[in-house]
Amino acid sequence: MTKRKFFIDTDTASDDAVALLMALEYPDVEVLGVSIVSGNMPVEQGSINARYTIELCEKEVPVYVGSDKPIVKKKEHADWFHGPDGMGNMNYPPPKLSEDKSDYIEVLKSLIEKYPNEITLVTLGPLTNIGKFTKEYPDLFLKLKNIVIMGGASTTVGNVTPAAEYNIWCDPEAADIVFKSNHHEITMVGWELCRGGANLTEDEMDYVYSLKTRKGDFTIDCNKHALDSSQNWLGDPGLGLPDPVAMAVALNDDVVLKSDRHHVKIVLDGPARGMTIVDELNVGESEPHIDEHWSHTTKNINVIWEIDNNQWKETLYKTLKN
Ligand SMILES: [Ca+2]
Repeated sequence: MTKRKFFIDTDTASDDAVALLMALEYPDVEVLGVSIVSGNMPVEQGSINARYTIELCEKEVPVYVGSDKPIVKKKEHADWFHGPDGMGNMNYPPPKLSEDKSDYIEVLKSLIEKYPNEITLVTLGPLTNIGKFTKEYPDLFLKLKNIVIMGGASTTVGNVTPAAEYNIWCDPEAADIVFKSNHHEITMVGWELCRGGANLTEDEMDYVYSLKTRKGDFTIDCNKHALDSSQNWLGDPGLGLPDPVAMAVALNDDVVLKSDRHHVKIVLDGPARGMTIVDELNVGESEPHIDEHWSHTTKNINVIWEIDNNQWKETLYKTLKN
């Protein structure tokens, strides 16, 4: 079986870990490498969490440590959401798998040269690493098969400011580089898709435990702190898993119910800094003379409007059964 090739960029906390696990366990997918970015966690802890997850899956995927801070902004971590170690304070043992000290930019360059138009890039954290890569090798970036981004909010429900979702807000300048890259296959999985019915309910978490697998237990255990934050801070019904939802979109086309291409702009200053403005009615095309900021815009992003929550959850369960 020819496997689809994935490269994953992550600020590995608990929901990233589950997303990684899904890609590592998906039958027709090969993960070529994992790069770590500053975001939820400092890169040192993100690397530990990613390597622990890879070991749990009994795989040997290289982990490269990337940018330890955003391009312009100062760093802001999210240990208040995921717990100090990002993994629900489960005291997992240190991984034996060591980091690969190669420069992730040169590694990704070589991989794209080796497999042009074959690699799916999934980003689960701020876009610092990928923004830097795109700036350095803009033509090679276009030779990725597609890019699936967990980030932004197409309906402006911010989770870190009223306007902005955390991953984009952390490094808006990097997101701006990626969104303006002219790659035609960039998909934005907005944070709002991961709420409500996309949450794992108490019954669904019990179902995952009932599988009686290490991976199932790990999925719920390491997200205990995130569950508490999800319910008590966000007021959501269950456990929100944004990165796994984005990974499910990347893994399984049946997860997406409604999507369309639109121009998406990243706000770089003011109170809406980090906001993803989606031109839902494509007024930039139909009314190009009205506002200079929106004239001659292109539909640069594939925006997901609706997912099939059963399909996303089945995509997750499928990877936890062994
Ligand atoms: Ca993440």
